[in-house]
Amino acid sequence: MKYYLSSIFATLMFVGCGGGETVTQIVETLQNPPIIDNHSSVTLQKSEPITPLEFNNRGGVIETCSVSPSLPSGLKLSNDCSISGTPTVNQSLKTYTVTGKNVDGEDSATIGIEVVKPDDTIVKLKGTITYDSVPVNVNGVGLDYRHTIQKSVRGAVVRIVDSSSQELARTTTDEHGYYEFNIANVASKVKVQVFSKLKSSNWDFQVKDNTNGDALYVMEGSLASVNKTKSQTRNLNASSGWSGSSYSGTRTSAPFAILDVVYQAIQKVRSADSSIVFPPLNIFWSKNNKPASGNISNGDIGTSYYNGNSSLYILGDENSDTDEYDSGVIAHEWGHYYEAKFSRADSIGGGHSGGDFLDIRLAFGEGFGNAVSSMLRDNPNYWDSSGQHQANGWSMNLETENNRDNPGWFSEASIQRILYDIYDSHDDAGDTISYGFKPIHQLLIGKEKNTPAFTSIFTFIKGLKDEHSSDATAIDNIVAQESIASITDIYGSGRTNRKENANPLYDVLSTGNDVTIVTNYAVDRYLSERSRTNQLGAYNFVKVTVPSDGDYTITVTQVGSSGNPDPDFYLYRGSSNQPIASAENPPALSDTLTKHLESGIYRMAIIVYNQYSGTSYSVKLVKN
Ligand SMILES: [Ca+2]
Ligand SMILES: [Ca+2]
Ligand SMILES: [Ca+2]
Ligand SMILES: [Ca+2]
Ligand SMILES: [Zn+2]
Repeated sequence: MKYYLSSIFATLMFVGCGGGETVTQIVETLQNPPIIDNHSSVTLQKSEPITPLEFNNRGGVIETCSVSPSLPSGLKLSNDCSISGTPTVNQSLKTYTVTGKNVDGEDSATIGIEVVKPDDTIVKLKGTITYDSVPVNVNGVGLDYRHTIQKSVRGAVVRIVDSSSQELARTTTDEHGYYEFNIANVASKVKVQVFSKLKSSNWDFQVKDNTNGDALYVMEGSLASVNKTKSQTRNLNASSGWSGSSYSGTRTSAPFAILDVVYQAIQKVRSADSSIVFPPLNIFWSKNNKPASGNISNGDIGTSYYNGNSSLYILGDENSDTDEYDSGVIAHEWGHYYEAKFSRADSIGGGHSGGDFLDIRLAFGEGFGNAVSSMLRDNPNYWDSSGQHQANGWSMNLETENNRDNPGWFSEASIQRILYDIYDSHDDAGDTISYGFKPIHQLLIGKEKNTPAFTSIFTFIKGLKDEHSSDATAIDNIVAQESIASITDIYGSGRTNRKENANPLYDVLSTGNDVTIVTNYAVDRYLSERSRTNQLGAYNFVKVTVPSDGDYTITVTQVGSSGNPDPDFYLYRGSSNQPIASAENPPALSDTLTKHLESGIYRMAIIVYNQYSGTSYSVKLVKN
């Protein structure tokens, strides 16, 4: 409403003394109509006297006031438009319009009024959600059911439903497993349900049953009446189902044990970036998930693993291998998801163990998986229980491990010890660095994700030294504990890609600069013996420099002509772990690809099948 002035004209009659003279004088006075602001909505308690509700008036004095429709019973309107009284009936939220007037004009404003029953019909339904957490035995081998403790179910979705399963409200548990609802007494009976789901605007992690139509797990309390008490407590504990010699009951706690590791992982990553958004992840766990190959919907998942996209699969096979209480295993697999989604996972997968000479990509991916597992949990212990009664298994400690079989840059065990020492604040041999998670996260999402080489301990340590140059000596000291010489570049200069018949770790290819690689015994040996192509030297790595934009042909050709070999190769660039081009043609002395390439640095991985060790191959880059 616009403020304005109007005038009134008063006529004053002056009666002169002693004469009949009459003077008429016109006097102008300034007045204005009311200008009333809308009032915010109010919720009033039935039978409670109210504090008078006043409208802000920026105009002239209100002289009379009216309201439409009529105010709830018990409330009255004064001449200045203030509302007072004691409401006597319930009233759902309704909008009222008051109109204030004076002789200059009028103005209207609105107020929403709701009248509710007194507070004692609002029920506070609250409680704490817990789950049975089964620890590992103190020697790290097997689960210790006798020391099962209840831990908080943190960050999980909780809801209440009525007797017909209609949802009345939902929330999430806090860091203590506590939830609270304030609900009107609309349903006489309700039950509390807890979903195997962590959800916020920044994440969505769910545990589902791949052997039951991918259903979410739900724990629920009994359907019980909501008394007209002010407060009602309903605590729920997810039972392990362990009877003392077997799982005789429902294994309700398993999905919540898994989610609690994820909760810790979320907190750790948020400590580095509080606004990070996590891509959704489904975690498939079932008591039917077995270490067998077959149909996943039957539970034949093989092992606990990350599928490279948006799913984890976790073992649950009693008396064989369960992983729900092996928190290091859960965190390791979650770490693969984290690496793939936020950094770059070049690992080619396959079987592996601590003393192996591994492909540098696999060694880094698995060493990282074990290291980040301990970082996320702030626990250098990792264990994997298995066997009859889950009483067997193995464990390792990233700090005290003294089994240093074949240490080196090709060893996942060496890499996990290096990465954890960089993170942890417990100084031990060679370790004086205590970075915590943030610098590691920043390196992973930056230099490591975008490195032109394959991700390995070389790219990680070179990036770390670049970002913390004053700590270069301290970083070298940690690396040296694993018999690795100072790392000064992302390609591992000065190292050879095998134990014998040495190639450099990377050859350097460009137009006019051909490369000769020599097949490695490891390919034949592991292909024939264990179907493993992930051993050090099975793949040969090449740094490729493309001098200018154009169409190029890359060929890999046997030098000589023996056997029925099958060279294949893959070309990569930038921050993707997927090749931009590949040559996978059937067995022949040669394989080739042609592609338009922009100038720049590429990386290539070459593998030769069906060929005994020590055979040479020529690699050429030709501009067409
Ligand atoms: Ca296990
Ligand atoms: Ca440390
Ligand atoms: Ca340490
Ligand atoms: Ca081929
Ligand atoms: Zn792994």
